[in-house]
Amino acid sequence: PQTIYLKDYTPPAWLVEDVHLTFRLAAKTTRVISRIRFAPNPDRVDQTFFLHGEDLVLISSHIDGVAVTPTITEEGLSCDVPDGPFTWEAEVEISPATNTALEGLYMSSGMYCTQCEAEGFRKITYYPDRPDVMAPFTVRIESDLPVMLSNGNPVAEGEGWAEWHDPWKKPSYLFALVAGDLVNHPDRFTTMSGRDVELNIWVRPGDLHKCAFGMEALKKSMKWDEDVYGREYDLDIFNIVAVDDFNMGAMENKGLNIFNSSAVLASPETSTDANFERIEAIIAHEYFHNWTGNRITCRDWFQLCLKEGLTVYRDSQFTSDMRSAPVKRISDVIDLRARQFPEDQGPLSHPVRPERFQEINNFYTATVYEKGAEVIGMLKRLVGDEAYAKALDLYFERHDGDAATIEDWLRVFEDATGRDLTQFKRWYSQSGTPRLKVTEDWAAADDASRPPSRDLADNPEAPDQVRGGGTPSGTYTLTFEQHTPEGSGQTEKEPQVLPIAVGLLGPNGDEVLATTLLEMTQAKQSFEFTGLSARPIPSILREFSAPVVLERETSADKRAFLLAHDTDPFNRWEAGRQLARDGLIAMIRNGSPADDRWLEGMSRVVRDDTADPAFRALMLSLPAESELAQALHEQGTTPDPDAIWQARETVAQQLAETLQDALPRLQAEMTVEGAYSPDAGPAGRRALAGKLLGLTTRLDGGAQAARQYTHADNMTLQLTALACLIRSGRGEDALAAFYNRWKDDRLVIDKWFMLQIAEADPARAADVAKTLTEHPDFDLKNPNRFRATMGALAMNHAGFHRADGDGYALLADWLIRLDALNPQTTARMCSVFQAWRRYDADRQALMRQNLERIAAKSDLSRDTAEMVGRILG
Ligand code: B3K
Ligand code: ZN
Repeated sequence: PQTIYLKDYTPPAWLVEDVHLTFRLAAKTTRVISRIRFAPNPDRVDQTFFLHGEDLVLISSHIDGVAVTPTITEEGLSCDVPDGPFTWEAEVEISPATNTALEGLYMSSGMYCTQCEAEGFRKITYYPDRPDVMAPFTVRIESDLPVMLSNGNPVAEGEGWAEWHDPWKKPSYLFALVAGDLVNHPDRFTTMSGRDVELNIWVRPGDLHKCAFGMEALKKSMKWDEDVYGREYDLDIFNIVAVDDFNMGAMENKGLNIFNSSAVLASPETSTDANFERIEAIIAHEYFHNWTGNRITCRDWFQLCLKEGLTVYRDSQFTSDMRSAPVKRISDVIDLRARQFPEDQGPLSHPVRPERFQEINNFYTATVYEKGAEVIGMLKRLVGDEAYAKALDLYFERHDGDAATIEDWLRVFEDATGRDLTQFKRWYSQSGTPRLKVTEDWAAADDASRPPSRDLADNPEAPDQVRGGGTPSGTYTLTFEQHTPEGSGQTEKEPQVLPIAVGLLGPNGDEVLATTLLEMTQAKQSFEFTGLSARPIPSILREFSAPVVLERETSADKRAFLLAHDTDPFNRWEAGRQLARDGLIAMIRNGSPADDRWLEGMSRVVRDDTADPAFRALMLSLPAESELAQALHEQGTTPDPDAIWQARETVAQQLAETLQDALPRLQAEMTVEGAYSPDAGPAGRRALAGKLLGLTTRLDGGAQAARQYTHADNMTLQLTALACLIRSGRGEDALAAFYNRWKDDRLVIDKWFMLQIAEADPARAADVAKTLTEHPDFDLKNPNRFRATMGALAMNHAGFHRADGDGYALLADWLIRLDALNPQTTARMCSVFQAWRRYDADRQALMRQNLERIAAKSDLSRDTAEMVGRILG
């Protein structure tokens, strides 16, 4: 397969001035008639006329009305064309009903829908399917279905047809079409300049009661983008459609967002608090793309983080504003460490802006999205809020209508702030997670052995003075060393710009230095703090101000101190997390007992009724098994999945016993009365109550969980109770009852599949998963169901890594089967093998065998071949 390189970019030879498409919809024989006005690109470097096209049957083609016979390959067609502007017309036939890849035009539960990003439009018709070719589209749909939608505004309709026009020029990946027997949940929004916009969420008739929350989230997003970024919506209508079969969460097609049903449909009876929060964030994310992605798009797919990193950053700001900022930050860091760190520290590592790919769909990664968002967070922290706002205004002003690059993005910041971002740009080009080592030094006021700092002024190694003190006082120095391990073919990594937010606490727990930003630019750099009367305890990397691994030798006592006193909620949580992690690791490595300081700290935190319950719930969560495996590996110990599982069980049991007396009262306090609301307040109380129920279940064998299961009037309470029952080995009856109650609701049955595998005893997880693949409701073609089953198996760390290799084999069997139908979902799921080299020789051999078995499959897709190839290295 061919590798595409960023350095090979050339501008398109031909630009598109205008597109007209007619769709005659038929399940296996849809006709697509295109009329495209081409003009030479003044910036072109060659004249080649090439149109992408895959799996198309060309019926006819004309240039300026004259029939032509193009040269057709598997990738597209080329043709002799006039020197100047001309009109291309073509008719092709495609088969949506047999399109199981869910890319291009396909069918889902009887409706027609599309997914074009990144390169799916070429499965619809011949076209220059690259994001730097932008054009206005007019679309005519012909079918006997009642609802026919496309991008832009509706312009005309009649019996059996509808016509849409999108005045905003856009790349083909933002094209969308939907047709089906759909009903809508309507609403309206008045924009900041007073324009009235029609809003709709379109669903299958049975789902109409699940739209209200998504609609509220949409209106909040529209308002927020006006208030915070000054961005107004730009069409008369905004449509969202829910689709059951979808490869990812959702898609930001201009004016016609298409959503995986799981990312938009919600009701208290069928959705958990976590579902509601995720839906709110995804609706916001796709809506925000209207400016960051659609109005300003990407020049080429290497620039993907330009729209994705920024839009993730924007949606995280939105969630922080709508809910709790500290809780959102902690959750984002948990997610970053669980998904992005392993990616960046393993064989799939790549820069935020990759420089090569075979299949671009394999690069919609945690690195591009989540690390991409972290990079923007750092930029904002470095330049400050005001300068950030100024730079963003300039970005929208300068690049509206452009297909832009990371260079354009950084230039805007340079021009708005006068800052040189040459070094900062390494965040986009260097892969890997920087490791940041910190050491401290304290010189008391009368310490004569230390030269006064002014003598160091001319020394380039001299520490930066952070705070000048007047009276004789002690000096505290933090010395940082950064180092990024080699990876993704990059051996020498240069120092990156690290914004390090630091605060200092005095021995009595008072803050003696409020959060201060240190700007590290060198490989090794010291920062001095003067004017201190006693040696402080530092709180480093507050709010997780840079996506690095902080290496700090410190005592459990200091961590316990920060857990008790830090004013930064993130670092307070982090101190607890590190105590828990260190304790677990000591237990795994040397059989040490659980750390009393952690248990005491947790006792205090959980009772602290001044703290947000959602925050307390996060505090009580133990590091994931995979996080511990990674940590052990970094410390030179081969992780043993069973020992990791056992240690977590032991520690959780001890926590339950430590909190035993407080549990009933705390649970009573967290009870939410009245009608269900998915707001952050009640959701946080349910989250803490859920953690407490988990602990109680360890003490009462599931008696309380059984009662909660019976009385639950919302899915959050019901599912929490069910998870506890499964874990305590008492899940059988409840699982049967749950299935009977919800068998007609696909999204709830996904939960049923997922939970019994994810919560299974590790010794049984692979067997449970195997049995479920034989269930009549297991559907290989539905990505949600496949992920609910196979994704859950991979999430059950010790179960997936069962020593006999049955977990690996089961997953590989199904990936081999799925690859023939849906390469994108298959390739994505292959990443669960990415950390294979971390484990013992036997497990490594088993994983390698299974990866090689996948690689050896005949007709393996380009997507999966690239992933397996990179993982095997
Ligand atoms: N832009 C889409 C993702 C498309 C994935 C293509 N494999 C959704 C999003 O990021 O908003
Ligand atoms: Zn996105």
